[in-house]
Amino acid sequence: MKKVISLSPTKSGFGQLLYSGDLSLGLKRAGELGYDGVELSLRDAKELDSKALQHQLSLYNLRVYGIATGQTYYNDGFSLFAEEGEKRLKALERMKGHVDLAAQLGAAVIIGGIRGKIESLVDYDEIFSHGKEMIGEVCRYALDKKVMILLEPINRYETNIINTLAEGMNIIRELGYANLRLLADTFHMNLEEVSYGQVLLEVGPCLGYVHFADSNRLAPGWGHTDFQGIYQTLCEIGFDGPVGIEVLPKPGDDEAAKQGIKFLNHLLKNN
Ligand code: LER
Ligand code: MN
Repeated sequence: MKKVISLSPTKSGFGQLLYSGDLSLGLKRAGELGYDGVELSLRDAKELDSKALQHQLSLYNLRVYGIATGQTYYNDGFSLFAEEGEKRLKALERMKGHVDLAAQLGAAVIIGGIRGKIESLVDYDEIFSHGKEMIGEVCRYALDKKVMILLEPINRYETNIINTLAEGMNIIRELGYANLRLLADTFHMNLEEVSYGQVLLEVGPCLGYVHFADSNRLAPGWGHTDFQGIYQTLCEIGFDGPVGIEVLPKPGDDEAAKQGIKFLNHLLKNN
């Protein structure tokens, strides 16, 4: 498994990112602490200086494993499941930019917060099917560029579109794209799943990436999630992908980043 930390080059309304607004510092610390790589949460891929990024990645011996895309919705209000077609297309355009960047970096692209929320419950089914078509468009675009797309179920207090891993897996099976996989976030699982182990066994074949955050969104080990049990199931299903530390910068960025790597090192070494 690869040890990954979630960073954001810009200050973001989305809180669970470390070194938000200072990518150089985040990359430096990630390298010094011994992470294998990073996940970047981006608003718009065009805003990133990819040459400078590649230089820093090689300096600190890091890789980009994932590009998170929720800021397109949280900051700009464009989502793949928006009621207005124009907003869906804007979100799709951003996703294509993320996929282009991911192709250069060898990263996967996450469909999490960019789904947004469906406000009109009367038209829920119709809007849902438009959103599903958007996911298909993203997958088709990414397939040509050999980029993996990750569908991340998110808890009910943040979205009303795909909350559980089973719901995510059903959509993946229905759409049938070879480059579409699941991302399991332990924070959302704590709120939505009946059990960690059982569901991970069920979705194992579809799983491409994992986010580790404790029950309170702090770094693992600072809440009550059973990471030992989760890790054992991940080993059982042969999961060998990225495990991203996606946590609040509390009590501070450095403290959370250090706890994340210390926890992962301990977990991986003692099992
Ligand atoms: C993003 O990875 C995430 O976990 C969500 O909480 C975003 O809303
Ligand atoms: Mn997540």
